[in-house]
Amino acid sequence: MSNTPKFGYTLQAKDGLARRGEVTTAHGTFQTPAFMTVGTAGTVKGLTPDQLRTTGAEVVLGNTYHLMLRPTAELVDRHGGLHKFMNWPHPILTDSGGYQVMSLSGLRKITEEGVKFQSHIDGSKHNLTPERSMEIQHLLDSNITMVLDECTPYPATHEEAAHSMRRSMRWAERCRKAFKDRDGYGLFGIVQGSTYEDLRKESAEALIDIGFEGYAVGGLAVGEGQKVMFEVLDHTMPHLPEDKPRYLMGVGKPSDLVGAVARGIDMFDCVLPTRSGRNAQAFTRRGALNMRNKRHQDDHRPVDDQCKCACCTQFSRAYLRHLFVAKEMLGPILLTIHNLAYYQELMAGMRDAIATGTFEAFQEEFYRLQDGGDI
Ligand code: PRF
Ligand code: ZN
Repeated sequence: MSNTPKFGYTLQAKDGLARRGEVTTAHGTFQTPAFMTVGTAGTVKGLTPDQLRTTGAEVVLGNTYHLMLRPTAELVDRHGGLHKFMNWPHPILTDSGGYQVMSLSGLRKITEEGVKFQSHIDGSKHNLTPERSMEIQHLLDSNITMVLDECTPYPATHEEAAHSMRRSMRWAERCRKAFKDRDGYGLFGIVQGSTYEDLRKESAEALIDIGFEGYAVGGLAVGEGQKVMFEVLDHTMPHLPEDKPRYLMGVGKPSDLVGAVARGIDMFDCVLPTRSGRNAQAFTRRGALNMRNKRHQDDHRPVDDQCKCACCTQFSRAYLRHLFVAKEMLGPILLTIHNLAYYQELMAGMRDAIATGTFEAFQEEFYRLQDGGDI
């Protein structure tokens, strides 16, 4: 008898289409709607796991593409898996590699078999198939494995989108066969189909036929804009099962998260809070700030006076501006902590609002503050 819990999703409350729930894995649970912090190369850039935990993070995303190239999945496995290697004992989701191959690698070629590409690090040649992506994610010991897919470039004709989506569905079936079922671990399918309603429906139905522990919506946030993205969610979500988690990949800005939760999404990941934090952009309840701006030079207030993070409770805007102007490494570290704490606070606020049936009022207050002018 093993004590490992089964992988699963519990729906705890609904308010309109918005859902509050919990995902259980072999490495603990996380609350949804959840924002997953991006830890591409086995690290959330600039932060120790203890610092990351203080932001409220419960689950981290790692990347097959980066880790297979450096330090390699086999090396991570020799060190006991990614949780142990990076000292993050909590849930980990890994992306499958297809999306990063297309956005980062040099020469690449997609065939029915998989993706052949050259490393962006040393030009070495690799072959990523659905089976190899599953093997790598097993070696990493990822709690949530993503199927290998092709993120259809935007814009695409109906014919291009159909061809690309149907190949992703055949790959999804090969991933399901290659995935080793274990208690506390799950495999998620990824809906593609660009902006076409009929293709999104066909894709969702094909994945449900195969059967997954969760369903992601891919192929969005690729230049279509928020209005079109929300329209795609409006016609895709009704085809996804209620009793499984739904994950919107690579999204997004604070207003994207609020609008997608309102449409029934449970999980997100995005580099925005971490990448823009390293680049002096601070997210706040009242909008975004550039901490390099001269107007902060004598401002003794914290970045956000309501924020309880290690940055806002200890340091002024003036000090942060100084750190960024002087290119001190503490600047990116502090602003990464703040931005992540802001994102987690936003998610916690949405979870509370759903639980108490006040999500609509929460949304109105969110937009009122964001559009409020001077910060
Ligand atoms: N597929 C995968 N990862 C992704 C995406 C996708 O479509 C996106 C979409 N923007 C982000 N990350 N596998
Ligand atoms: Zn803060």
